[in-house]
Amino acid sequence: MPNMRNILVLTGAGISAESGVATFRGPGGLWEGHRVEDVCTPEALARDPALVHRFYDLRRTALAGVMPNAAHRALARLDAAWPGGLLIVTQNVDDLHERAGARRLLHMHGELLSALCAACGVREPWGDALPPQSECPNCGMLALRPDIVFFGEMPYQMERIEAALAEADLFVSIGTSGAVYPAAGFVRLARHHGADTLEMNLEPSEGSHWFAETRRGPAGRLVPDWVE
Ligand code: BJW
Repeated sequence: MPNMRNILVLTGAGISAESGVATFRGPGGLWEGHRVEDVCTPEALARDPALVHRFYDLRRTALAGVMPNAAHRALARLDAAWPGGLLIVTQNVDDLHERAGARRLLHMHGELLSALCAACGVREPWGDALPPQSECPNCGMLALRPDIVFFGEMPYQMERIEAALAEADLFVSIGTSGAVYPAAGFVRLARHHGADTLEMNLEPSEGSHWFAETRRGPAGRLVPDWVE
């Protein structure tokens, strides 16, 4: 990677697929036959909180049975070794990047292992002490919900991400369909600021044509090949 200083890596559900975590769209996608766009909303949480909590409880439990794969490990090695700027922005709510050892990481769509108080906005580790029926440890309200960015809500750390996109020499997208904004627009923003762009995905995404280079295949093979 000659002359590259600052790298921004965006990851999506495809990077965790080989660990056994289901993706959202396509065959075998999540939500028991529901389209994620129909149920992953604040309105769905208000209408049927039991369904939404059950879904996230199951996902949280399933997380204990999965492990980081070769792609997560390769990005963690890059993180440890890369002397320039690096930011891994994941849309995933699993903790497989951090379990693989990634440090320069942020979760733009929230985290399964975190709770958000809808009343005061505090974020707390989910833990056994924080089922949905518990009071918020900060404000005492019964308003804890999964710390997940639903459709119509603002993803986390957008200012920091946009600053990193403006500084990036290379933007790399791994395992995302490019169906969900604002993440789907990052490639255009990075290009606008002069970054080189690389997509690694099993199949063409909705934004493939925006990338200078595209590599097709499983992340567990492509990402280690790219990092080494
Ligand atoms: C492999 C592989 C292997 C498989 N190796 N690859 C009209 C136009 C534009 C925007 C909008 C619009 N109407 C509404 C909007 C906004 C909306 C949106 O984008 N809607 C679209 C449906 C159009 N977005 C929002 O509401 C967002 N907020 C927002 O916009 O706020 C306003 C704002 C304004 C200005 C600036 C900033 C913000 C919030 C979006 C929240 C998304 N939340 C979810 C749920 C998270 C929790 C959970 O896990 O339950 O996030 S939805 C779901 O989709 C999840 C994912 O992070 C996200 C993206 O999915 P991802 O990761 O791409 O997965 P898949 O399944 O789609 O794709 C997997 C890919 O991997 C595939 O391509 C496979 O081929 C590939 N693959 N195996 C490599 N082994």
